[in-house]
Amino acid sequence: MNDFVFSQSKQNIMRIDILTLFPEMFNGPFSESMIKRAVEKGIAEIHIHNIRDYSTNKHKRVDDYAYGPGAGMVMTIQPVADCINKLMSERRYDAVIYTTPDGERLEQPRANHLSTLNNLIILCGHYKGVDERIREKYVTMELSIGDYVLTGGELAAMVISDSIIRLIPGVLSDETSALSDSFQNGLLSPPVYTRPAEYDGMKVPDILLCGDDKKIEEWRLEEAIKRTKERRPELLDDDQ
Ligand code: 6GU
Repeated sequence: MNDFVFSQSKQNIMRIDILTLFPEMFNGPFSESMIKRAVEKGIAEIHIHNIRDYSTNKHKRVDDYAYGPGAGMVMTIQPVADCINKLMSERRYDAVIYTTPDGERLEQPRANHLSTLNNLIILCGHYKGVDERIREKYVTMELSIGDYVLTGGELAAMVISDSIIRLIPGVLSDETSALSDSFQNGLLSPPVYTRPAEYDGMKVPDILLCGDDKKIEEWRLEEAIKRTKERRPELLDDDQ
């Protein structure tokens, strides 16, 4: 087995086990930036498992033809079940997530909830999907990241992991900044500016230079509402 591990510590931390047919895809995104920092600080542990390593087939096959007419391969039960069973014999999992375009769409409240859990399995869908019996027996949550089709569930697993890990206290340097994200209050974020106060004739709005924090917060809220009205009016509907 050559499961590789992004972790540095063994305390009570967020642990995500990702089951994939394409483990190498995770090298870049999980070795950089915020996730790297979370792993280095010992706040998160990400374990990538190559489903193929668990195949008992002599050719290490992990897929087979779908029953019935038509083209398309389906991920087989055995390697996925063996990998999940092994993990479940080692610790208790709070959720087994399957990434699939026909899952529920990931929204901020779900990411907030997942960030409070400890042990997660994410199974990355591929081909025409995994044998339905895996979904019935093991999967507790099926997630999509939007209404478009990706080649596989890996990018979705990375998006889900990122959205969760950044919310864990101590991951972001400014702890309040995750709370002021777009969507956390149901609004898009207001515009932001930094120095210089004037560049090539373009000025920062005067109010930001006035020194009155309360006024600036009011302005930010107005701008957030204005932007949300313009770009995502459906977010302002009460029945959403
Ligand atoms: Cl989770 N998987 C695939 N293959 N495509 C997607 C998706 C997931 N979410 C949106 N598109």
